[in-house]
Amino acid sequence: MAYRDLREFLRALEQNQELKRIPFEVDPVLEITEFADRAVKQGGPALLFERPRGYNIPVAINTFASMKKMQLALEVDSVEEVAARIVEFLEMQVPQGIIGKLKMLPKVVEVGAFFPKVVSRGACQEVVKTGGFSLLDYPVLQCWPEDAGRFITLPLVFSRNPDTGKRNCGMYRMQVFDERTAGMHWQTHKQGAEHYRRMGPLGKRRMDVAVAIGADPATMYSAILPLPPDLDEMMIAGFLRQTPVEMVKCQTCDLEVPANAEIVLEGYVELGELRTEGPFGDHTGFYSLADEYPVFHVTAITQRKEPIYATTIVGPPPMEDYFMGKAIERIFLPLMRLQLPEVRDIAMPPEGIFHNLILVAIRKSYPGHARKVMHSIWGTGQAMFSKVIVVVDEDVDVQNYREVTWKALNNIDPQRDIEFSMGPVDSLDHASRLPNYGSKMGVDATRKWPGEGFTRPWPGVIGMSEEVKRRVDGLWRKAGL
Ligand SMILES: Cc1cc2nc3c(=O)[nH]c(=O)nc-3n(C[C@H](O)[C@H](O)[C@H](O)COP(=O)(O)O)c2cc1C
Ligand SMILES: [Mn+2]
Repeated sequence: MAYRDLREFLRALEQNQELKRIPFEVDPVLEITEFADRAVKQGGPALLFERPRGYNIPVAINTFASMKKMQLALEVDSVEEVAARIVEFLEMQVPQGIIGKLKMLPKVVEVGAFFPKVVSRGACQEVVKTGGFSLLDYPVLQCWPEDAGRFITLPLVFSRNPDTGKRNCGMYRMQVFDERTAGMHWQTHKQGAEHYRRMGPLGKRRMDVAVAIGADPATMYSAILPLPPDLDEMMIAGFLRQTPVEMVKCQTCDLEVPANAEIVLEGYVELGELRTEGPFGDHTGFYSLADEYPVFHVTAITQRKEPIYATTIVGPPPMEDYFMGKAIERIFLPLMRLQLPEVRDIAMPPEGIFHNLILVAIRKSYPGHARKVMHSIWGTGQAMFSKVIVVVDEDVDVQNYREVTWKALNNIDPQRDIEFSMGPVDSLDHASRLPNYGSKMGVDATRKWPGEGFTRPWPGVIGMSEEVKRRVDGLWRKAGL
């Protein structure tokens, strides 16, 4: 059964000893960060701060901060189950004969059941404040000492493509500027930024934006998924939770938000109105520099009577977002394999902060195959940000970073096997020659073929025979080792 809302998820976490309530005062300025950072690094529970200093709204953090919590969030025993469900759908073919069609019916019904439903009432509008509201009334964290201020870190930002009218939901942090304005940190490659730009040619100046904070976990999680433009995250959330997301119309803008949200900020952005946002202690583990981003104006705040404020922190890895990213890696593998069936597995080690290091194992079939895979990844959605791609043969377990390091370093002739390419890079990359533009490196660490100009024999990996291993098992015990 899908979680109805954030609280139901928090209860599930608590029942699984994955949530700890903190009943005493803790300051949302820096102190909550220190708690959350220590908890995630110890593999500890999610935290519910019941008394954030200065506020009567509890703060939930680290609710996705381990694979176990990701599994609870997505209601699976392993996130691979989500991948398996995707594969099942992708493999669904038009069946033969009437019996086949009948068998297919439940699946078709299931697909239809994912679409979001507009409902007339939602808990997120138990309280509607169209005047006298303030962003400063919420326990928004200052995460790190050199942050420019307080940042809303887990917002679901809704906007509509001005060209197509299609909805988007992305997670873009928001710096609170004052009672009624905040920064809108959608980076240039993201859908919110694209919607914003598209107003120009259409002669529009203003775009409605609504922000939901705290919802059922599948809905929250859908906001970070690297989906193609114009694919509604709320539909994918419906697929993840296997129940449609219920949406309610906003009070002061032309958008819908998840009815079960805890807090909703309604408002708009204006083309050309930018303001300095940041610095912010970011998920790279470094402070991202201050930059110009659009200003979000709040026209109303709606909320539950007693809302819970959901948030996260990012910083030196691993943090909560590493686990959210790891689940993306697992869930998107089958989709990647539609385009690149030769890919056996991929891994993004935490220190690579998602796209700085992608390890890819392929079944190599022809000369230059590894390079083809690199270019394909650089040409795919947000995988375009991949800074270093290491391609290995399929016998290498890319989840085993030590094995990858050992085999890849032995297999390369650096000058021959490294491919440099130029293109878009993540906005958070502080090392690139220009903001948003720089180089990427692919390392072809596969075994080289004669067809690639390598004519010496390629040595095999050392391993003991099974027979000797078994013999020594006995002798080992005999030796008292
Ligand atoms: C905790 C967290 C914070 C994030 N903050 C931002 C952000 O401030 N700006 C941004 O562009 N992307 C941010 N992202 C990544 C986007 O949510 C992600 O790229 C998403 O796929 C964007 O959706 P879109 O393709 O619909 O634009 C964040 C992700 C997480 C998990
Ligand atoms: Mn999107």
